[in-house]
Amino acid sequence: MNTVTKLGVFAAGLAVVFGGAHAVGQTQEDDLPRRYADYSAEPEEHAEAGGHAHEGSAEPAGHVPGGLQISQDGYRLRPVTTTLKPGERHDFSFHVLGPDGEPVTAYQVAHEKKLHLIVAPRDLGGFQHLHPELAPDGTWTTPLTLPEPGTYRMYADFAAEGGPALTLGADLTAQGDFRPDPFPETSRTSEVDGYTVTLQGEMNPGQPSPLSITVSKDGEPVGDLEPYLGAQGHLVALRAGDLAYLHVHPMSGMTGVVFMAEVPREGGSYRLFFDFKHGGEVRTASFTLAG
Ligand SMILES: [Cu+2]
Repeated sequence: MNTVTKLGVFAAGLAVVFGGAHAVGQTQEDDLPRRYADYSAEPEEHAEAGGHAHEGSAEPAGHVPGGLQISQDGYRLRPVTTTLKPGERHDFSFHVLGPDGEPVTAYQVAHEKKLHLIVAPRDLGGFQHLHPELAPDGTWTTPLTLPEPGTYRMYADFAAEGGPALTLGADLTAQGDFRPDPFPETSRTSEVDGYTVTLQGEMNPGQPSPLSITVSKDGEPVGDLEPYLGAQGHLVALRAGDLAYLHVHPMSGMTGVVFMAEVPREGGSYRLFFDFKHGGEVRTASFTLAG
């Protein structure tokens, strides 16, 4: 029995897959929506989504990570505004345009939401995970504050009804004197509001890689994390340098000790952001791993 189990600490199996480009042509109601389907799934499923060849390895050849493109597979992300005043709360709106050029109004639910919006500054010194409201005309709106001047990346992680799972990205700017922070050094422990969160495992390039997370407070393991987005936490990984987006989530049906990550074959450094809920509040821990 490993340390995690022995301590009875929260531990979640985490599968890392790049959003999009490997969707399955059907809607699933279970805990593993098609966007998170493992690369080991039926090869024809990948071919259907993006025409990528499958080499029998963890990652389809020619696979492009999520979050790098503003349009893909006929869908286009269209922010209503891209320039915000720093430190000021805005009602930020955007559309996802479908293959017909019209705003998409019907979405599939994944992790309890129709769309997940992530916003991070380009130096990866911060992270916001938002759930905008969808108006009947297809307009997504959420309160958004860009805390400091700089350039930010927004990610819309969604699957339109009948469409592929995608993560589209666009840049947002907050005017002013931008003072980027250096990329944080490798770090597996994060302190947030008195919680100590620790990440175990490696981002092994091109290989299924185990990851697990433990949360403790005042030296005691936290064994009663609350469900958040249908799981015991939510993890996003952003690649240093280009801010490619990986979606990471607990493995369904795993009981604490089997964890899996699908990491792109090229080496890179990643900033990981783990949202967890305890005492009715969602907090974010962050880590840096090299792969
Ligand atoms: Cu979300």
